Amino acid sequence: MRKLQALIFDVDGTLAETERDGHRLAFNQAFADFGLDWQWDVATYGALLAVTGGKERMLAYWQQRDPQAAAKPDAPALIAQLHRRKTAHYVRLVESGALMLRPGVARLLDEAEAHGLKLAIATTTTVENVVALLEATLGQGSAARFAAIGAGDIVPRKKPDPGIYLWVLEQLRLEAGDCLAFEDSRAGWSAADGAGLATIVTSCAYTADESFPEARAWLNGLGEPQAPARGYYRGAPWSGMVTVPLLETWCC
Ligand code: XBP
Ligand code: MG
Repeated sequence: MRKLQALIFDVDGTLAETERDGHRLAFNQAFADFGLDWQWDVATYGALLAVTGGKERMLAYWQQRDPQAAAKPDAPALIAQLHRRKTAHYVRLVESGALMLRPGVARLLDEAEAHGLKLAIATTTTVENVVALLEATLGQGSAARFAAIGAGDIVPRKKPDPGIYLWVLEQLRLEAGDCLAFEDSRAGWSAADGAGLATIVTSCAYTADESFPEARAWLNGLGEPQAPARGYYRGAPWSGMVTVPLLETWCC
């Protein structure tokens, strides 16, 4: 029988609610710095999340607003500059302590290590953002707790492409059947599923209205002793706290 060996986590929306009051604000600050009249309100940003990756998201928005300007040869260079500025704003925001991990995340990470499981990250966001978030929430040096951090442009195509998960599995030298993925979005679920991983979807603020009946489990969070999570395991209603012994039975 197969044994669970690693947990692979998405970051944005899964480890922390980073989008509305993190990435969105950082994009808007970068737009203002560059004198652009682009400002993404909460609803606009929610729609734009369908495009994964900050550079790709800005380009898609620009193409909607002004297709001719967005097609000019210097457009990718401006997007890259904007994105560097956005990343600097985001990292500063995270370092100020503005974002917290979702309930149950720190507990499950500790428990997984205590059970000898490997931890890994598979995310669309930029690696600086991941390290800043881990260090701000779990303490200095905490990025080293993760055996593999797959992030941003390390693969040519972003989620829903499975490439980032396949890259992480290769780094871990594990097969998909030895691992579980944690995601919060349709693009993320598709990426993990495409790599052959069973996936626990913990819906976030922006995906609370979406349904994931195909996921191994689809929950509203990981749960804590005083605040159990609710949702479905293999389509059947479930409530409780996500623990490593439970995941061992959910994995294989
Ligand atoms: C996260 C994203 C990212 C962030 C922005 O998706 O889509 O684009 O919003 O990050 P997932 P960058 O949670 O599925 O990984 O600006 O650094 O690209
Ligand atoms: Mg996500």
